[in-house]
Amino acid sequence: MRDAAPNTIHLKDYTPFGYLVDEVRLTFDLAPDATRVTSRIAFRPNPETTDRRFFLHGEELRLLRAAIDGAEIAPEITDEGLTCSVPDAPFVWEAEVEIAPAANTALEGLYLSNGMYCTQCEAEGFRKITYYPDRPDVMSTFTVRINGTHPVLLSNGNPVDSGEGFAEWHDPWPKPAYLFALVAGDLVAHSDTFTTVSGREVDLNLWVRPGDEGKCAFGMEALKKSMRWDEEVYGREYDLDVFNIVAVDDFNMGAMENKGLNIFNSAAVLASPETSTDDNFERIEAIIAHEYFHNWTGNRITCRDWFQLCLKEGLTVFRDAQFTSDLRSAPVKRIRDVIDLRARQFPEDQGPLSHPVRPESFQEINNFYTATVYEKGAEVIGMLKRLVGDAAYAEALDLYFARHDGQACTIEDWLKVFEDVTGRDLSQFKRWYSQAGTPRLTVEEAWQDGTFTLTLSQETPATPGQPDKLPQVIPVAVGLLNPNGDEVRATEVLELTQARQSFSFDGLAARPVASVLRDFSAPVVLDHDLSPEQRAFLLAHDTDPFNRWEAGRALAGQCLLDMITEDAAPDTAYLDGLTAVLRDDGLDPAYRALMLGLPSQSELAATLHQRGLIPDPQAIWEATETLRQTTAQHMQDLLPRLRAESQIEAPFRPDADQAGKRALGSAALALLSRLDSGTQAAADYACADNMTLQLSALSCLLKAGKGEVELAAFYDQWRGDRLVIDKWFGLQVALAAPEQAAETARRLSAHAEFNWRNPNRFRAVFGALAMHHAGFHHASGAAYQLLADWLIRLDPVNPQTTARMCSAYQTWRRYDDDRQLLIGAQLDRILAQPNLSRDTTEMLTRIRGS
Ligand code: 0A1
Ligand code: ZN
Repeated sequence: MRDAAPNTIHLKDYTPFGYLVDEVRLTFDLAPDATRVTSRIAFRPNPETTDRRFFLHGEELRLLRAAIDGAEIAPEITDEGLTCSVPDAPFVWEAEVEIAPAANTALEGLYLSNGMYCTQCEAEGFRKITYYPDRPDVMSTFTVRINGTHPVLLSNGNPVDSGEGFAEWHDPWPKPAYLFALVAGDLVAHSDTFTTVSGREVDLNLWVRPGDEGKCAFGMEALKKSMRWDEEVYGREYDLDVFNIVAVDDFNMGAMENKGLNIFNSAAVLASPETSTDDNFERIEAIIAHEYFHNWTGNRITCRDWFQLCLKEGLTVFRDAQFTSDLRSAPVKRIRDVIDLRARQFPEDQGPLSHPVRPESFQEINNFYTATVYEKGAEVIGMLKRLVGDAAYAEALDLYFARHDGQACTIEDWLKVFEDVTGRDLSQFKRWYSQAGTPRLTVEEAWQDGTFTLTLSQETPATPGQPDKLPQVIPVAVGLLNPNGDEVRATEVLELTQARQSFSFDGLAARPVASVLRDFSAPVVLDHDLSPEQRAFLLAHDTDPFNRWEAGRALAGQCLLDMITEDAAPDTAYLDGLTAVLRDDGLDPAYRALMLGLPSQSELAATLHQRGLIPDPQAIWEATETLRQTTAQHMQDLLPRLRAESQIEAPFRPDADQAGKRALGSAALALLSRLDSGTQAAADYACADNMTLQLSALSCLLKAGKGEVELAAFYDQWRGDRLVIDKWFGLQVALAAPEQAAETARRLSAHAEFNWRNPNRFRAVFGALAMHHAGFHHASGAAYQLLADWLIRLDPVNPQTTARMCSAYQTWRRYDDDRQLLIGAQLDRILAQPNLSRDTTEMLTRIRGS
């Protein structure tokens, strides 16, 4: 029997460290198999506590020498760190350790990627570099000397000295060790400058491998826009002389906000029209903004402990979403974010991995960089802003920066600034941070004598470790429409604080149609029993762009569920309503493209499960295909017009306008390809001059069962470009028929270019397989088994990426007994592996449940 919870860490056990760090000096003598790290750290007793235990984290280090105030000592060493006795007064700790970057395949700590030295320290990677109190509440200035032969040697802060074979950096801003970074490589820079609002000139560099210079311009523009935006909207100015970004091919996540030295997965920063899609461009712009915004929300004000992760992540996601809304289209951004929330956060919150936005315990913190912490964390801030209003939000943020600059903070600190500014008691609101699960919001309507009453009730299902839930504060944005389509009541935010509460609107001449949860004002599942006619009415008339889209989405969802459960024919009310919206060329093309989307197959499975039915992935797939085909036929006459509208004469620009047109054009081509067997797509492919069009045409061809020649040509054209080849891998799995998906992934995993140690390549194939709902859940169980085989192989090499991929199995309890048996067997098989990592063990134990 496995121990139920070995080494579980609890929020309630937090205690401050017994020592403060005033200064850190590090020297790196770089060598692939034996890098020498020399540290000199000034400690002093922490007056906030009397606990004088001295423990330094350290893992996989070879200690060569340790000294206190110059006198050598022999500390007591374990797998996790060391202890020794220290003076009850300020002292200087010195250590020399040896590490092996070339053997580091986990991509945590100091590692090598294509011959370039690179670090990843969040959350607990610094302890693999040297002995240190590796916890975010210990903050210090850092001075770093790098001795190495690489032409480019970078660390945090400002450059102080450099010469043949060395460079020295100093970061004057106290920071936790998780923000430490070092890069050494043969890199080239795309450089620019930025003049801050107070007139300081900052050098900006985007460092890439030779050959990638042509993919830097967009990222640099995004960085400058982010710097300006944070000054204008949040009054936040950059605080060093240089800002460096480095692109690296081997990286577990998207990017990392190390102080003054952001490190990016190359997929999250390199872009060119020929090699990147519009979606890539938008994502890159958002990630650059996100990492840059961390400079204030995360770096200058950091987290006291890892339970507070949402303090920096929720806020920074919220800020990057505001940025994208300002630069692009706010409704389109909101809709995309909600699609993403439902696709990634809802399944997490509704299954065995459900945890609060601020978790109360963990075994491996790397497993908590989740959609709940990030995306639900951002939704919570959006609700707070909606409740207090824009002016109070701005005031509270100013107070937050003024009060907590240079500190390591908690959610309590964060809420307190809002309480102080508004005088509101936020204790009930705080439940959003501690209660897991997606609340269900039910709406009942009543109409009498000119008064319209909405009765709202909330219920949050039990989640692991939390059987009983209390009512939360739910801001419900509501507007009312007259039967003629005019808005009779503009958007108003109702504050639901009880389990059940009524809100009345009087003085109405006719019974209105209610548009509830406008702009998706809270991350809940809405249960509002509207008729198809009412939904069609909202689809035609709602003045709230989010809810107008949502009405179409709900109609499509209902139509699909009827097709699945009752073998119904596709609903013409949906098809007519959709066609009318698509015809309206006064509407943004990007918005119309979103209207053409359907609820994902996984989302349909979740809805069926919530209604007490067992989802059949194959039936869901077939209904979706049928509805797509019917939509194509229904809109046949309109498709050429939509394509004409999407033509762009101007040179390629990755902005919202052009991207919107291309999105509509691609959506129209996808429908058209169902009618012409891919003839138009083949023609489009032949003349595509950017990746968005090339990939969309190739997808349509593959979907139509064609495109073998183009697929091979695509490979030949792009064989030198690892990011495009990732797309080539992923596309084939994503577009395979359900019964072919596992076999396609297996075949690709035998391809010479399938470098499974590279997280991007691994995810291209197996991430796509996990996302292919009907393919992953094919009754044969082949995909379950194939993924398990590969997770077993990857775990000893890269536990973090393995553990993240385990979430593919998280929804397993939704499905029938046969599938549960098949998945359960794979979970057990992986869990039975000797020496399974802590990361993967924790994930699978939680998914498996009791
Ligand atoms: N803080 C980064 C994300 C990140 C987290 C963990 C990592 O390694 C375990 C790497 C990056 C962000 O929010 O962008
Ligand atoms: Zn972040």
